[in-house]
Amino acid sequence: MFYSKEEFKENFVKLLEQQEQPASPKTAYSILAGMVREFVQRDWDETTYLYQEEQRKQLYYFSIEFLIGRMLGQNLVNLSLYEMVSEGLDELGYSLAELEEQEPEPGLGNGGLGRLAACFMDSIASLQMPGHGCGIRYKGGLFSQGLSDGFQTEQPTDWINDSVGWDTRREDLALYIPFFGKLQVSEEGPFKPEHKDAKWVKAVPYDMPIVGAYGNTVNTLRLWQAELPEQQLLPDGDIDAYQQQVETISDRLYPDDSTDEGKLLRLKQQYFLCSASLQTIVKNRDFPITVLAKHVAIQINDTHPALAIPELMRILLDEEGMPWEEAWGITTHTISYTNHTILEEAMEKWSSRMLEQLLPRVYMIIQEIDRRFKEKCHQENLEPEALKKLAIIDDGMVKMATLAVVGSYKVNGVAKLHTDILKMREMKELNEHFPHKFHNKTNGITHRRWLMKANPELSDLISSAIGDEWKQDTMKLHKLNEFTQDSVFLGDFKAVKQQKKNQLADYLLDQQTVTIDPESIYDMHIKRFHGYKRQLMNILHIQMLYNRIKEDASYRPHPRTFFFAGKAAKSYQFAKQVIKLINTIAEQINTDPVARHHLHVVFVEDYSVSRAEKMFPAADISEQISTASKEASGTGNMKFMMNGAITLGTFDGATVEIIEQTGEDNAFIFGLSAQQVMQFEKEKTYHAREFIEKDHEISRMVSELLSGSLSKGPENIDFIRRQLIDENDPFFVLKDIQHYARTHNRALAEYEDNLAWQEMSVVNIAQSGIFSSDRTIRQYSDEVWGLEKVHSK
Ligand code: CRA
Repeated sequence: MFYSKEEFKENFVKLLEQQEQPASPKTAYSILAGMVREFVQRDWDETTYLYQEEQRKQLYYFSIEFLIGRMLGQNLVNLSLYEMVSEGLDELGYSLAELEEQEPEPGLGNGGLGRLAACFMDSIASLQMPGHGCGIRYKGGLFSQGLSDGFQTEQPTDWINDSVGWDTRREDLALYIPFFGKLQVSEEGPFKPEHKDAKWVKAVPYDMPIVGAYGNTVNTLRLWQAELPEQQLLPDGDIDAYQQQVETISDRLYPDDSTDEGKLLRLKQQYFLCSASLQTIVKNRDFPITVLAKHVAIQINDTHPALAIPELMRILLDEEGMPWEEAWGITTHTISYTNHTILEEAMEKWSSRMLEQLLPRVYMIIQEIDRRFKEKCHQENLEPEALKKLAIIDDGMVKMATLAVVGSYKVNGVAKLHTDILKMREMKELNEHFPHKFHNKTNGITHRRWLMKANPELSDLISSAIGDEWKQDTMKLHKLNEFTQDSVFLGDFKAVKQQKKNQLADYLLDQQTVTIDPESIYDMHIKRFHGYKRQLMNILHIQMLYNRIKEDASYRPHPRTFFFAGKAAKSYQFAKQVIKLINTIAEQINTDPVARHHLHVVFVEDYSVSRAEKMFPAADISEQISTASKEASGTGNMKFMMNGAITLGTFDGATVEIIEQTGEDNAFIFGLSAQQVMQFEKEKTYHAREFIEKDHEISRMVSELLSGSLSKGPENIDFIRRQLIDENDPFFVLKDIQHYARTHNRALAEYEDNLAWQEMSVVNIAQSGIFSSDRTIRQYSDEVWGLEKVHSK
């Protein structure tokens, strides 16, 4: 333990001396991480003890992804030790920032959903609430991305091997999960199915401390690893082959599910997570099972852990011997569900046949849930179409979202607009059947990582103006509204922004050898690549700007750097072609003797939490340009706002609420509304061709695109062509692009007026407090989970 800088230095040096000299940054990192790990152990033990002692209600957040990011720096921030350690290391000739870079990054998530789970963990612990994460310890997280000739390349990652264990193996808590096999039901006596000839998998938990700020709460993120079970549970035959089969369950995040093999593996992962987590909760409880819902809340993060519903039923029925009604009452008072998307392709459906083979008892229970629910619905005299929508099992498929709604006591969307669309369209029939189940919980982000940790310079500036109460209550950021006319403060803000822009330029020069003009406007579009997120519209607009510069000698706009960052799913050809298109257009523009003084396109490779931490603080403009109605919430939009970037976007997801906070004068909004998009979709009255034919600028740009000259060959854009032309531009790129262009011009003009721009930035920061995940978690706790703050010392 260390409570002063001197003590820290002494301990650090002692440990250092036990190593080979000179110690590498990696070794120094390991030593420091070990010290921090030890520092939190006592609070972790105490928190665990307190929870048992006080018998408080516990939340378990089930999620197939936790995109936690690097831990060292964040733990130091939350422990209020960052500055002390940083100074101490400086004095010893080390740089904390450099040591932080040594930490391998666990990429245990794809994007927003996984990062949300991580922000929630941070908020729950910082609010001193008893809540824990349950996930999977994938050996390989999301692939790391490279570029080769402008194409995305994917390399597997292996964070565990290089990692200083933040997590601890808990062999004592290992469990066993059965797959496959047959059910045997004896004719006599009570109905008690037995699972025969199952293939067993051992589940071993690894516990990670989640260190809360401002207190001594340390919660647990429990990640399960799949292993070969002991001798007596092994099947006959080739053990090596079996071991390999077993270990693939926690081998990789999101295996490619375009093949049946991939699907089966994904389903195994989901059950593995649910069964292991539920078995532990039930086994280690110290209250009667009949009052489970009083002591435990389980939140399922999207439908991936929806098997928790039939699995909890199985445990209550088969292992606890409860009658159906009682078991159902407990289950539907314990589990609640968050929906994160209305995109058809992301709505999970599993084939009944596959489920039945892999999980015979669980499938039997799903059938019974479905049968009983259908019976209820039939009493309501509904139209056949409505009945079909309400079916859990339909056409040989199990609809996981329907199962999740039926088996939960609360269901929420992640932004107001998204929740409204769920209630009015996607889940209309379910909402009518369960009118009080649906509610909204707009997402949030932890300001401790995305402002305090990522942007200490801005944090200090804010505190110098309004004190530092905002760190505990982000609504206090409102006080910054008093500084929007204060030219000294605005000047200071500008200086901080410039500093962050310079830092990013230096970082990218070092990492990717690109030279960025820090005086240019930093315009950022950073998120996963997807049709609806419209990176295509952004790059096509850039091409239009380029054409204008070439054609019009008087058009010489203020220099802008357009940043793109994000990964495309391995099998998503369209998205991969957009990446290639961006990189070829970038090459053309960045080497053009005239255009390069006005436009610069940069693709930041291998976007990750730690890269994101360097990018958000440096942004001037936040691109949130999804086709309205498609982005459930977005959370990057909030990270930009909190760092003073101005949103240029559509009325979609939580951006609608961001604009509600800032007012339309402090953002740049354009494009079709969600209503309009949904109307076009319904009436099929949009014809992309008309835009190509009528608008000269679009027509030129599209013919360049289709000729293949922008992508070094037409074969590199065939999926883009298919979407834009054959599929009639389902994301309304050509419909919105001119309005988008005009809006960019407005932003550019506004940027010329320095003070006005900074004023807008400060309003954005001042109004961003509501998007702290602390607010979101308080709402979940008050309205869904019923947690109480635990008093710590
Ligand atoms: N892709 C939504 O698309 C949302 C996050 C977190 C997403 C985002 O708009 O901010 O969830 N949906 O709520 C999702 O993963 C399975 O659905 C996302 O990250």
